[in-house]
Amino acid sequence: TNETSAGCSSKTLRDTRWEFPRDKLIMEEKLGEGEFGRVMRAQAWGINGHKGYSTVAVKMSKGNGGLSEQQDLYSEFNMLKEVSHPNVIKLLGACTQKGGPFYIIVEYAELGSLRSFLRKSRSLGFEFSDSSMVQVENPMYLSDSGDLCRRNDTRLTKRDLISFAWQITKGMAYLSDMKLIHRDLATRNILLAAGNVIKISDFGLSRDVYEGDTYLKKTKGRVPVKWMAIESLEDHVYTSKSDVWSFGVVLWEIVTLGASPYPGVELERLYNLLKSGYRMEKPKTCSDQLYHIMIMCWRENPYNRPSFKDLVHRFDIMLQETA
Ligand code: ACK
Repeated sequence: TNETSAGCSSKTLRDTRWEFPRDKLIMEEKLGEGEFGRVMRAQAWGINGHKGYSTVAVKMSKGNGGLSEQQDLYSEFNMLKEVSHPNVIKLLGACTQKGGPFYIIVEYAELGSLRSFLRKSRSLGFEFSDSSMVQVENPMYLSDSGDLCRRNDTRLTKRDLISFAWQITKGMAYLSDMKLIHRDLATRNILLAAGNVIKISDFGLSRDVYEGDTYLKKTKGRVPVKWMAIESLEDHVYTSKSDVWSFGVVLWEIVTLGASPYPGVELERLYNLLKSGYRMEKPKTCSDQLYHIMIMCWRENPYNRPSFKDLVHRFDIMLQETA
């Protein structure tokens, strides 16, 4: 059938290509937890052709999460099997067999989510001006836990921020070529690996494109309202162009070093506000060039928005200019 169900089929459960033995997995600390379920850091013995232990991330549902959460996880597993790109999180294995819960094992991104990374970089004492970030004199600062720390090498420059945007558009251009729609693109769902490498993650809500170009959401699940395109809010229509809208919000998050979009705007009011033509204003720290890209991503008519391929090209040029 044409139905792209969450993929909770027997085929999924019997897929042995990715099967990893539970007893070769040692759980360590909890990395995060939320609506989505739980993510643990773990050591996996001999995974992905590596000798000895490798650090991995294990995603699981919280048990009390109910069917839709479980389905999101299966759906994510099925999507991840199909993809391979340096800026998309890599699937390493799964535990699907009896004797324990369903686990997805993915590569570990040691710098965490882009959102938390951007927010942490705020405390590093850089003044963020329109064209550059200027280091503040004192190299020491007080961490959240009260330790006196030396400012580390997480010096974010304008070039770093453009590189994040560029890498995200490259990963997204790949996904849209694969006819995959992410549907939940946000800095909380983008991870950062060593060397500031972007890894697009959290495919729980993503779906294959079918019947032309559009996914029509049938049931009401969780919805990331402030990242959603106007047509997704209106008609539950999702395309790569609605992912482009979300990317515009991601760009806003990057430029504001992880601020929450539409501050003070209630979710219930957002649709009418957007429909009346309102868009977020240019953040103080944002160049005209970057703001212009956001505004293009937020055009009401999806066809008038740039494609991810267009965006890759634009950031390519900006990176060369900021070299
Ligand atoms: O910012 P964080 O530490 O990085 O908090 C979130 C949390 O789990 C919920 O998503 C972290 N996380 C998720 N997936 C991974 C991964 N593959 N590698 C490292 N951290 C991860 C994320």
